[in-house]
Amino acid sequence: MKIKQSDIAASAVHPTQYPSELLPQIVLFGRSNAGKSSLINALIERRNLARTSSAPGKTRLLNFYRIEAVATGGQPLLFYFVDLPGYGYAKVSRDERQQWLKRIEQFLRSDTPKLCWQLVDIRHQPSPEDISMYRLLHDQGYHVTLIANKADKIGRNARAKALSLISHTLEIPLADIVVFSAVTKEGKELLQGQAESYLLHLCEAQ
Ligand SMILES: Nc1nc2c(ncn2[C@@H]2O[C@H](COP(=O)(O)OP(=O)(O)OP(=O)(O)O)[C@@H](O)[C@H]2O)c(=O)[nH]1
Ligand SMILES: [Mg+2]
Repeated sequence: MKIKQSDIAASAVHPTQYPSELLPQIVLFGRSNAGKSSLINALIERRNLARTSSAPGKTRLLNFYRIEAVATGGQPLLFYFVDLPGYGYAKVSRDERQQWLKRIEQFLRSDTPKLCWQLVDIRHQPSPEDISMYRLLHDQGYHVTLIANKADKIGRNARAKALSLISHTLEIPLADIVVFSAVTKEGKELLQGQAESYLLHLCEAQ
């Protein structure tokens, strides 16, 4: 897939603020600082369309990026990347946490097809929050792709062990985990391919 155009379409809190144009969505889930915004930028080849920061908690709103792309076979593809605020950010009150969950559940109820990409840092065992997020999505019938991010930060030898820990903790097959790095761009083509197949499949189903 080749990206032709990418723009911010909406920064929303409430469903009334979601973009009015209904398009399929590729949605990024993950802890604060896992690299959700960086992954979007890497895939659309824009340095900082999705705002990133080394301080966790950068993305506080639901950001919709409208993407115009072309499939390898030439078909036009139109969709949103949705950058969600991260969870697991320590400096957040109980009330804010509840609000966050309410917003995410509200968002998941919105009536547009969604492909879910959940990011974890390859160097760490998935947290209880990662596990609940994964289960919530899974139980709601979404196909979730687990992305082990920041692969540039780990040596070849440690990688196999780290992936096996992630696979074991989340109870998902090792082969289903996509290894990614926004720095080396490892995994980029695989994710673009997955996005493309998902979007083309939706077109065929219509
Ligand atoms: N080395 C390395 N650093 C990364 C990678 N991806 C993201 N980062 C860095 O990790 C930090 C957090 O990245 P963001 O993309 O802002 O993370 P986020 O998940 O959007 O965070 P929130 O908006 O707080 O939820 C930034 O300093 C990025 O430069 C990666 O693949 N490799
Ligand atoms: Mg972010």
